[in-house]
Amino acid sequence: MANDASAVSDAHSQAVSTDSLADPFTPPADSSLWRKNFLLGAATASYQIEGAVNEDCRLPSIWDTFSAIPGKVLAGDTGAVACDHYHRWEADIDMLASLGLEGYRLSIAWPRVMDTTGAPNRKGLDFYKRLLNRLKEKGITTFVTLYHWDLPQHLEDRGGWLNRDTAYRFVDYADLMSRELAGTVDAWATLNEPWCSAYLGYGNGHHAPGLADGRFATQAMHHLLLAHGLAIPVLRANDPASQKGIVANIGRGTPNSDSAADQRAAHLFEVQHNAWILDPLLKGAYPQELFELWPGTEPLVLDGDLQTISAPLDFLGINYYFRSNVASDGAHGFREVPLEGVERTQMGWEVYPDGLRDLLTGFNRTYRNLPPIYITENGMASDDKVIDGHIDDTQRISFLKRHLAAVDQAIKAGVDIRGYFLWSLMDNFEWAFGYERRFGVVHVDYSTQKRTVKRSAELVAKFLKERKAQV
Ligand code: GCO
Repeated sequence: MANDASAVSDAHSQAVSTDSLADPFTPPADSSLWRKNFLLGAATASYQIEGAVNEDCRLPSIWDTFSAIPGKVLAGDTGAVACDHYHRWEADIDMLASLGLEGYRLSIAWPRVMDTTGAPNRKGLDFYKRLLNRLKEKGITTFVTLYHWDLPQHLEDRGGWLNRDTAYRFVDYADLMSRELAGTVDAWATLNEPWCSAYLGYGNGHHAPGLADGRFATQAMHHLLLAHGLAIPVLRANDPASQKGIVANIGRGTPNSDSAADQRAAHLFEVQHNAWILDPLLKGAYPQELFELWPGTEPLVLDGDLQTISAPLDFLGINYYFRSNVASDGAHGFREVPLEGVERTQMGWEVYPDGLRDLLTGFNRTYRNLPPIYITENGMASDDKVIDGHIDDTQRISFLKRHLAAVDQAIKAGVDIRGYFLWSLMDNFEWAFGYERRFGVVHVDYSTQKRTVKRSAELVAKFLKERKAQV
């Protein structure tokens, strides 16, 4: 990868004008990002953008229930209207295409496409068929996530991810979707960020369904991963031409000092953030250190489960946002020690592009069978304001440039990375933080639903145009 990347960039360096090199986003001439087959796209998720929660027989999801509970979501926001994408999807796709973005990562709302008996809901299915067909007409590569956290509430009422049966219901859902949508999906991801579903949803209660017990977290994780592993062969059988994978959010832990105890703490941070998911997927075993960190939380695992979970993947989606600086903590193994004087985003997350590079090169060493990687989310929130019709999101522009440089460094160090999706195409419902945190490269005015392209999106579009024009 690194070799052919440099061949392309050499040829390219003569073609790049000095003007483009001077802008605050465009990657340098020797960047692998100039390769035309490096997919550059944007991502969204169903509950965060669609709205229309009561339309066309959609069932309630755990996020409808959770966001209706006072105090769970900032300012009492819910996804009831969100970006109204369910009605504005055509214009939104036109916008995506007009920016020259080559890939679109979206998710399907499970409660929209099946009733409580598991029978298909045609109206919901038709929405995704129209959407995907239009994306294909526009020549956009489609990455579809089956589960981006909006579990049907009726399944939660029967135990949700604590109930092994939910994994089998997920397979029914994956089966239906891949039969109905085969041919319009380039890549299927079973789950988005199982760490968040399991840990935030069942371990500390910050996300839906809001349960808080360490044993719940590990059991929910096991059933999530089982659902993934059981679905992969079904997706392969129904839609052989597409790629199949999963999306994990990964965390970088760095030690607060050189002491052995703090280094161990940083290691344990990454065990619970990364190895908890990647080891069963890629090594067929949970990391034993996880249960030293969280004693007594071993999940119930049946014979053959780990073999199912470690079915080969065509790609691994990686979502990366920030690092955590940690020190040793006798009781829990590690505790976070926020650093002073570092650059942070509106979420309070530290801007730390090296973490992305270091994690990717580390995984490449740890997992011999590491599949090709797509960065399926990376981006930041800022308090963007429209001034005279424009949004100059300078911090985001610099953030994206630096993270794309980190991706380039990882590629040059030998990691097979094939694409990058900005989080997010447009401002949307940021889970427990509601609408206050704006992650989009397109601004959304929630009172009018007007979309305004931010400066960051203009610069990405400019780069893509130049890349396309190169010989
Ligand atoms: C997530 C999701 C996105 C978020 C994004 C910013 O991982 O949390 O995939 O839905 O909006 O990560 O927090």
